[in-house]
Amino acid sequence: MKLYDAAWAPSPRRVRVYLAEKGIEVERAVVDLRGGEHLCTDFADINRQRQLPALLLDDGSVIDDSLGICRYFEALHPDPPLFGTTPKEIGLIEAWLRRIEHDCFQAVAISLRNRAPAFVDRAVSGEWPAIPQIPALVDRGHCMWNAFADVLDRHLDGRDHMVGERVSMADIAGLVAIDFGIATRLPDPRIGRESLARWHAGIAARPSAAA
Ligand SMILES: N[C@@H](CCC(=O)N[C@@H](CS)C(=O)NCC(=O)O)C(=O)O
Repeated sequence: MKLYDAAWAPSPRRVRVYLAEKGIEVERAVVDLRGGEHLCTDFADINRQRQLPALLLDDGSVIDDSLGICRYFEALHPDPPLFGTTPKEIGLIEAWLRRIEHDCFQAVAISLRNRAPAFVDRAVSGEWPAIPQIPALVDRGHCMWNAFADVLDRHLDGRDHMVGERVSMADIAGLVAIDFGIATRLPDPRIGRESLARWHAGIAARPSAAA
């Protein structure tokens, strides 16, 4: 088994933080995303989508999605549980994971990929025909980012975790998406949002966050 990983990028970080929380060690190969190593011919043999992370299994199968990879390890190593145990927890964590992906992570991706010169004609991540940037979408990304931050701040009022009383994959995905937005210079959502700021400080202080 080998985990194809990459520095700085959010989707690989999601898997690293998850593995650190679980205490799971996996052999890794680090791909140079900034240098475009994933765009070379060889990497297409691992992941035709040319995205990171990807987990190569011993039978040659490849799981080419960060949450798919975490689900795989969760099935192998259920403790400590990060995707919930009760039906209610499982449902709520899944709902937050989807919301974080669509309303927060995509907000950052939309605003970054439609303005940064590195993504000219690659405005959507993955293997596509040339997709030109649409500068007007940058404002849409900003609008979604701010609106999601308000929703999250209200949800975290009186809560230390997204769901239930312990850390879950929703907290990990939320932390990674928020940090991604801050790193790409979207407005810091912690400013003026006390509950979000308190939650972020708590999750970011866990040793796993440095993975
Ligand atoms: N759904 C995928 C998305 C993976 C993804 O978008 N990876 C980005 C890094 S965060 C990537 O490899 N981008 C390469 C590119 O756009 O050229 C997952 O969560 O694993």
